[in-house]
Amino acid sequence: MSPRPHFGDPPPGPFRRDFWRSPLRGPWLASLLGSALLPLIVICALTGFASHVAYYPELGDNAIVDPGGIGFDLYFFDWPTSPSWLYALTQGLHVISGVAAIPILLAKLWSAMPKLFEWPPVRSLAHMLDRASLALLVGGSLFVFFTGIFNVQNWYPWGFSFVPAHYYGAFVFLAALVLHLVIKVPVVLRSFRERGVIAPLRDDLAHTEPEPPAEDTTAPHSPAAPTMSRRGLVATIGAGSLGLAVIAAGQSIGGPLRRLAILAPRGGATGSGPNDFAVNKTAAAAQIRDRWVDASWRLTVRGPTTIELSRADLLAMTQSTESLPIACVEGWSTTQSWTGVPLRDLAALAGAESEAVATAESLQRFGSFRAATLSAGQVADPRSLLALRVNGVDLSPDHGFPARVIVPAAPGVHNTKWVASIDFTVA
Ligand SMILES: Nc1nc2c(c(=O)[nH]1)N[C@H]1C(S)=C(S)[C@@H](COP(=O)(O)O)O[C@H]1N2
Ligand SMILES: [Mo]
Repeated sequence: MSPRPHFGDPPPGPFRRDFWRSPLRGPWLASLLGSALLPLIVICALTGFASHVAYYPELGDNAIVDPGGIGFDLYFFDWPTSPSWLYALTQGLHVISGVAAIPILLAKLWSAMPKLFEWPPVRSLAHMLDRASLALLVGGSLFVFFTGIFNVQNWYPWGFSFVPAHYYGAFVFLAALVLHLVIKVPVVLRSFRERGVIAPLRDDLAHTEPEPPAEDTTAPHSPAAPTMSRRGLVATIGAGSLGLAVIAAGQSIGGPLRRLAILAPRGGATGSGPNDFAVNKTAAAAQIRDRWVDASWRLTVRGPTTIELSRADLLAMTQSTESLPIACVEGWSTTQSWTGVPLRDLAALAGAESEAVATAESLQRFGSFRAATLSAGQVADPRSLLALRVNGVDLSPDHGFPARVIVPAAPGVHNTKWVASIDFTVA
């Protein structure tokens, strides 16, 4: 079968329609993969924006872009402190749905590959806009999904800051996606009407026929013989997606399932005895010196009055014990029993009003996450602690000895370890 020449002669190779020979490619496959991808993207996007809200980027040290930068923050509500596992849930879903989407996304890109090589490259203004939006869709999707995966791997092979790049990248991707949906929903509906939603999955290899080639579809003009049925392909992609979802869920759910989290470098517990739970950054990695955390350590609490408290002073105050999770942006979480002084008691001690926000600063001198700001609602919640002990023993150095912040439903990154000072101010 020789290709019918159209719109001038394309150069040899992928620009020719007969280069793309998979008999499985076509509108039905693209429709099915797109339909499988969409709910995962919706979950991932909603939980991603929820995470943005949870970061309280309008508060002091939590800013994700420089004040005066290209700030574009979406706020619908103040992040609550209840239920305490809220961020563990939303961020677990974010990472699980994002990871599970990747095999489907790659298959979708494979199914659309001939579109990258359309000839002539630009046919009309509408065609040019269509292709430009596709470039943003493909580039945007690869960007957000792979920066996300790299972040979970703690691998930053780039020169930009992850959070703003991932956040703004999501806008580009989602805007291009909305446009794509507007254009493609009719195609999907037509394809499902003509071929059925799952009917093509019933065909075994011997009955696997290519979709009819139309001018501007990805169905092959000169199909090769199938080497795999559609259900074989869909089952392979589905198994890849499900397998990754289970692995990601392993670190989100924790317990014995954490052992499954082979792709999560911080999923494995480090520590011993009651301190045996996930460590984000060890005291050694944060370059915390032993002499900073010995008996000479003092907590500085600033408000209308400034006070200094030793660990013994803090332990002499009324202690609260709360079972609260640490829920990291990377998707893992771990719930432990923390004991310490409610932050609002410290605020009261410094004479701060009940509406005060708090900035906790670490002894840590280098690297990220040295300080975080907590909202008035978080400070006021009686379960928000400056924790001194965990699971009945002193905090280990890796978990923030002499003292760390722990706030219900907050992203893990705001639970500052090795606290040096807390400032209470009225926002
Ligand atoms: N000073 C300081 N505090 C910190 C961090 C840090 O790097 N430095 N990491 C934060 C992050 S990202 C998380 S998820 C939690 C992890 O606490 P853990 O190591 O006790 O599990 O601590 C937070 N507190
Ligand atoms: Mo984290």
